[in-house]
Amino acid sequence: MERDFFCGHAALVGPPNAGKSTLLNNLLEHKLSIVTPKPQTTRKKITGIYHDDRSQIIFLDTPGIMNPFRELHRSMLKTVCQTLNEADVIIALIPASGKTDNYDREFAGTLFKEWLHDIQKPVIAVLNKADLLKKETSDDILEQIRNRWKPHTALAVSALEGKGTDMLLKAILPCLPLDAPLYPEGILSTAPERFFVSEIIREKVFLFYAEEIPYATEVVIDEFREQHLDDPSKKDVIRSSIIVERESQKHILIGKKGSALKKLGTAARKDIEKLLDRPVFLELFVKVRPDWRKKKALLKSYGYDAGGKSP
Ligand SMILES: Nc1nc2c(ncn2[C@@H]2O[C@H](COP(=O)(O)OP(=O)(O)OP(=O)(O)O)[C@@H](O)[C@H]2O)c(=O)[nH]1
Ligand SMILES: [Mg+2]
Repeated sequence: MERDFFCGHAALVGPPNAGKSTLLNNLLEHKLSIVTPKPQTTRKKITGIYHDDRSQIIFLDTPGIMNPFRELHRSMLKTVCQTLNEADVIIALIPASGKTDNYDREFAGTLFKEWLHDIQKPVIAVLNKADLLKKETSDDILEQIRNRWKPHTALAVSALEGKGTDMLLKAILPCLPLDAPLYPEGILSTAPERFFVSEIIREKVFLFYAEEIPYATEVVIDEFREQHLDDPSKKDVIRSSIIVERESQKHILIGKKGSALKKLGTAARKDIEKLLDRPVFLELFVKVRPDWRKKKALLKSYGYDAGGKSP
């Protein structure tokens, strides 16, 4: 007799820097979503598809939940709301902090009270960064979460070390509908290559620049010419604009005689070549678009959901 097959959507939600993207990458065994030590790295929904012989889980990585004070943040939170609606099961990530209180109790309260209280779907509470805690402490926190918020399941993982993720997959399975796979085997994401290329460039901005620069930056792919399709000896050409809000930020991004931009370009090109598995020619331009994070029309043109009502 054939075994049952499960297929559905699992949303990864939580505060910025909780390790949502690290967890997605670990579950897929592939670096799909960008990861940096800075909060608010992820800005759009990232779809990552997990396949095995019993299931297809469409993971949806989301931006971190925070207090919005710019139009960009409102559009990021809208993405979280839409993803919660789309999902069959919610994976609520609560990061351990390693500090005295061991985890952000206040945020856990906000997450369950304000975001998940009337969700009629199973919620799996996941205490991430468990590598920072003693086993007794993480067991104690899980008990508190179970008693206070009554999730469907609560478990601890270390997304960084890949610990506890098998248990998480086991917990997700019965929460999914019995259904045929939605996507062909082996497909990792629904997003196009050029999206991941722009994310790699943005990741390098987050890693190489400090203070407000990463937050004031957007990356747009202006041209992606796949020359190798016509002539395998030719490199693909990628032209991309790095958008900032002010002239002073443009100067910092470019650096002395272009040195900072060159370093950024080299690091991004290497990762893009790994992603595409072919050599590319990458050209970067820096452009100033004053206050782009506040302007709905610009946000829309950069692919954010910035129209209509925001949460
Ligand atoms: N010690 C430890 N660090 C982790 C773990 N998971 C993630 N991190 C680190 O936490 C930081 C943030 O990780 P991300 O995966 O980018 O977090 P995120 O929730 O996607 O963050 P946003 O996209 O900003 O919302 C990175 O420096 C990760 O290496 C973990 O299990 N243990
Ligand atoms: Mg992320």
